[in-house]
Amino acid sequence: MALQEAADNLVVMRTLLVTGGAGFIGSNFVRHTLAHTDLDITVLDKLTYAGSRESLSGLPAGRCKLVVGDITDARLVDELVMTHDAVVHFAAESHNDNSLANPRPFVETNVVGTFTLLEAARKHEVRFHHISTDEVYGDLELDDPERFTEATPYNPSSPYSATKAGSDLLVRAWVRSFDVQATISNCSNNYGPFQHVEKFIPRQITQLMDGMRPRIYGEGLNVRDWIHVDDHSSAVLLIIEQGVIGETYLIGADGEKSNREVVELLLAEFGRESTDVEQVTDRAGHDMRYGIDSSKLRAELGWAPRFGNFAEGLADTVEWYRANEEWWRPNKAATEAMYARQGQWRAPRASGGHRHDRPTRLPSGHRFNRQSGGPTSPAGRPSALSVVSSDAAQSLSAEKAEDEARRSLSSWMSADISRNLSSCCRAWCAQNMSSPPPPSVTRT
Ligand code: NAD
Ligand code: TDX
Repeated sequence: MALQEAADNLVVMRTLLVTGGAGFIGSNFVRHTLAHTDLDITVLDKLTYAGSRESLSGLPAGRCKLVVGDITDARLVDELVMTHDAVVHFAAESHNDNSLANPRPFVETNVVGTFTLLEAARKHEVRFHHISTDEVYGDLELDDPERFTEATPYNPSSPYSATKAGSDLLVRAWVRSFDVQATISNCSNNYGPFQHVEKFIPRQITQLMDGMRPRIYGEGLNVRDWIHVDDHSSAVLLIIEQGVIGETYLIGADGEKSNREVVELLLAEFGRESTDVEQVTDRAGHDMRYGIDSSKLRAELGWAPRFGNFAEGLADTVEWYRANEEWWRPNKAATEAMYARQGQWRAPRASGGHRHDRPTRLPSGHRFNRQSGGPTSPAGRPSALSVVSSDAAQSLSAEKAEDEARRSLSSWMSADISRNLSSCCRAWCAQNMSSPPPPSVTRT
């Protein structure tokens, strides 16, 4: 690539607009960039359930500011894009399970939001980098010798990955039709600090911290290609600085592991038996395996991951969640309640779970709510109870499910959150119920 082109990029860039910078990868990218460059950053983030100011705490106010707003707000986006040298676009609805329960926000943010940003980048001729995922390529068989490359045809499976694929195609079209100065990166599964407890690794770490079992979808044979979030950040920064306009780069660190293997590493970290897992309902349309071939990025831009050892990176991540309970605790009970509402329950062990299973036994007074896909309490509110499997021999007893929900809520309550109690209550209620909180949520 033209070295002059790379140098020109470096010369003109002083300020970055980072969308979704209060989320998991965005906030790690902001920290990484402030530490490794002299760029100033504006974060544009809607602060959905997945974003938080706390993820940006401790950063120099003179170099990093947060604008709370929506990437589909064309006027706001236009003003912000106009006054920055480059846009790094992380903002997205990012969780597959949520996209199965309610795809609409995925279409709005991932497709319409990206369109809105592209139009502003086009109008003001601002450099644009689009963050995407390996999920746009669909999935691989476990024994397939091939991995995804930049030439792999798109074949998304879930509403989430379909909207990410759609946003990638918009970027490609805006490059070709309107000469927008854009690059795209498609990365594999990230792990590290500040990841929401809805996602696989933080969910299992926090289950274990609460003395409960990790929850594996089906048999846990699905493979993900793990990369430390800081390695994702270094790759994105390099692409912004040196990437060739119009090109796509795959980012991956050769970290393929089955979910079962990841959980076994975590169980060992907590001194628990390797079999101490809970198999729960499998995800509908669950992709079997992702695997990234990142040779183009390595050969053309000279990138290499720094976190070569997954077990060590995972142990560091466990340490981070142990040391930062106040960051994740307020979301834990609501997340587990959300999974219960979405119809997640313990799967029959022999089959590894089946998405068409329906609960047949609920605690007295609770019934299955077809609309929410989960149980409701006698008062009609969404219940924190896990639903009960049709396989009586393997099902959770009502008492156990209730006990688990109570333990989750009570450890959430007993954490050091008294200062934030009312806002936690409001957040929990906003996400979980249409009516006021039950008396048990009020601290006495
Ligand atoms: P996340 O859910 O943790 O963060 C998303 C952020 O976007 C949140 O701060 C949220 O408030 C914000 N946001 C959502 N809708 C918005 C809107 N309409 N306007 C403004 N802000 C909005 O997600 P993440 O895991 O950090 O993923 C970031 C990006 O990386 C996404 O584009 C995702 O597709 C991509 N990606 C993620 C992974 C992964 O393993 N997590 C892997 C590859 C690619
Ligand atoms: O409790 C769980 N148990 C479980 O077995 C959860 C939450 C997940 N899983 C499985 C499903 C997947 O096989 O673990 C694997 C990883 O699940 P997620 O953390 O939900 O990630 P995934 O669906 O692979 O998507 C992630 O990587 C690609 C991100 O959420 C996406 O934003 C990114 O694009």
